[in-house]
Amino acid sequence: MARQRKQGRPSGQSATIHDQTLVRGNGGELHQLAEGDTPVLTTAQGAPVADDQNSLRAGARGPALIDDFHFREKIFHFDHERIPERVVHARGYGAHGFFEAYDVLSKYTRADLFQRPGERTPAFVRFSTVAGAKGSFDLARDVRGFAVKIYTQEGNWDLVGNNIPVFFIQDPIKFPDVIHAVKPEPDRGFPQAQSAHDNFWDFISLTPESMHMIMWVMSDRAIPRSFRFMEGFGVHTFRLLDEADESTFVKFIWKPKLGLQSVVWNEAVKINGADPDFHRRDLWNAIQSGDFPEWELCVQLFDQEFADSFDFDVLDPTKLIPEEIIKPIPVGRLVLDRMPDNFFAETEQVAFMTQNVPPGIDFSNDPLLQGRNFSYLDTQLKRLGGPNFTHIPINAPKCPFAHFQQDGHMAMRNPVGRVNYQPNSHGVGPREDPARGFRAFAEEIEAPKVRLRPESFADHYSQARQFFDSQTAPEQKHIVMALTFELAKVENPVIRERMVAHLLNIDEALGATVADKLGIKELPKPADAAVTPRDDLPPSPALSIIENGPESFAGRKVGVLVSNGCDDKLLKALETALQTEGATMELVAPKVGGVETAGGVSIPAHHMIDGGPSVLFDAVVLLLSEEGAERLAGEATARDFVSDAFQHCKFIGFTADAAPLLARAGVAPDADEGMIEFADAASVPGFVESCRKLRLWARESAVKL
Ligand code: HDE
Repeated sequence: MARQRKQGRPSGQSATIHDQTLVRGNGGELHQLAEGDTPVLTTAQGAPVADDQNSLRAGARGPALIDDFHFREKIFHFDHERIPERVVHARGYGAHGFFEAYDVLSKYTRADLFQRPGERTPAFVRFSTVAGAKGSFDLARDVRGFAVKIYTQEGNWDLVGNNIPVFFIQDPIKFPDVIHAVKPEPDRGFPQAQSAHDNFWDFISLTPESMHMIMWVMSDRAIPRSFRFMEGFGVHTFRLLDEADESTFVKFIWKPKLGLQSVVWNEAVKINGADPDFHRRDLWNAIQSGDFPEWELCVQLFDQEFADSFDFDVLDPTKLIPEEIIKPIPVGRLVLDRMPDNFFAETEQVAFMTQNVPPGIDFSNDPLLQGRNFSYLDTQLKRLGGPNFTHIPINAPKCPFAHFQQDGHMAMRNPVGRVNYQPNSHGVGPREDPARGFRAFAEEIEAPKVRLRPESFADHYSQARQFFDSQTAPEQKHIVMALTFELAKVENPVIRERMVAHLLNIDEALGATVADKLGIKELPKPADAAVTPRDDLPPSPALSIIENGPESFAGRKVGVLVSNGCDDKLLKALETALQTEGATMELVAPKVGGVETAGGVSIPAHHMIDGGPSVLFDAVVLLLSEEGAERLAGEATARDFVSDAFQHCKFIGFTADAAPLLARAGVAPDADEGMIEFADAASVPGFVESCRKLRLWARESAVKL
């Protein structure tokens, strides 16, 4: 019988594993291979493998043999590659960096990381959406997780926050309900990563305490342009404890150096199709190009006296303290400067836990925080498979640690020697240290055991109204549109009306407008309110995104539509002006191979027009020859590029030659001040300056978004 040729490996070549230059030694250590050396592929047990292209069979066309241990091990391991995704916040993206305190904070806290200004403490941050599965899209309308792990010299501090400072519920016992309600409906398994369905709005409309959070989730906060342009909030009131265990209440806020920015809904919908990884790619690109995102950690500090006199209960997680009442003080900065080497090992396996606090930081009695302190430890056991998840490098402390915990699944470190308990008469092993160790605030508590919601948590509408009042006109309009969109997806009219009844308590015009847009003929009665909604809370400008935008165009991106024969000088001027501003540009062309400029230079493009719609950019420029513009005017994607940019209120730079494309896209070159014609290279810096405003919101009513 003729010998069968083996599939996959050309005869005469030895088996190799790619271009890997690292190989593991016996102790698990990595060795660099000399150039030209190819490591031998082994099984996980270390046995060298002779053939990784063909499984073992009885004869070339016969059945598989069970003694093929290499095949079995390989498939077994593959079959077990997945761990359960997080029950909430499944889709996330992480990065490494550091925290650096500005000042000594010993007056308020003995936490070690706040004692030496300028010293860098390593940190890892994971941003996430809440409702969607791990493989869902980035621009879902949703809360964003903002979880920070700081590897301090006295243990890991996890500040597991969101980009919204309040939450849906006041009691942790309702968490499974709110999450079940927002996740895909259990019988049909959809909709994915969306709150626009009956179950969510049914639960919400029956849960008035969620109204403040609903205003935030229906605002542009829930569709951020980038993780880099979001605030982060610890949400709960915490305590800082000084050396004498004196307590100061604190709320934590992360403020992005590049200012706040969101997209509009119509844009979000299109981004999800064009680039479902939009937020991931944005963070990856920024960090890989050395444009490290940065946030300031701010604290709102207050004492018991303030807590007693404040309009709302500081333990109620559905309330915030307006920044105009307690000004956030910047106490340090967080910089993200390195992407993980491996997504699974780090971003997927990182285990955040609210109960990870170092000495000097303590919890308040916020019921939600107390509930979370149970949940986060519990969930890691399920997700990471055993109690030794702190042995995984991303979760291990980076300070010295010593304890007698041992054994269990995947134990990598056990106490050495005979003694694994204390006290012991051998005088070995770690002992507790009352002076250095964690001490809880000695709050005196004498109370009956009850299941009771405090009366001080009963006002569900006043801060929702204050939030709505604090928004600029375009932002208020976006909230109306979001509510209308979401409720229009609700099939049951009773739920729609029940929601409108709540909205009427928040703002009469808001409720009436949404009702009108939903086609509700008769306005329902406002919902019963335990506490009459207040109308004397002054607007808080800190709550608006538009009021807190950037001062420059730094960190933003311009999409430049180019064609053959485009103007070299203008292109160069644009590149220079954007570089000076700290912004970037990407070229979009009919072919990704690029174009030949008027000066005869060949330049490659970043995107083919179909793959580079204007929704991916903060502003656009049309740098076309007349012939190029004529040709693109005949292509729907090019017309969409222009009309979408216009509709989304972006600044549009163009040369006179772009006229045919503008005309076919239905955009007048002199429509408004956001349309900026380049007479020559000197007009470019003015364009970049205009872009600092990010959007020309005045256009919005004209385009009827
Ligand atoms: Fe979470 N939450 N949560 N949460 N949460 C989780 O822990 C939970 C809440 C937040 O990137 C889970 O490790 C309960 C508020 C973030 O890995 C779980 C309650 C805030 C992340 C859990 C809340 C958050 C989580 C799922 C109500 C903002 C992602 C996986 C009492 C302050 C962390 C995990 C990451 C993740 C429970 C409410 C933020 C199940 C019971 C309020 C950013 O333990």
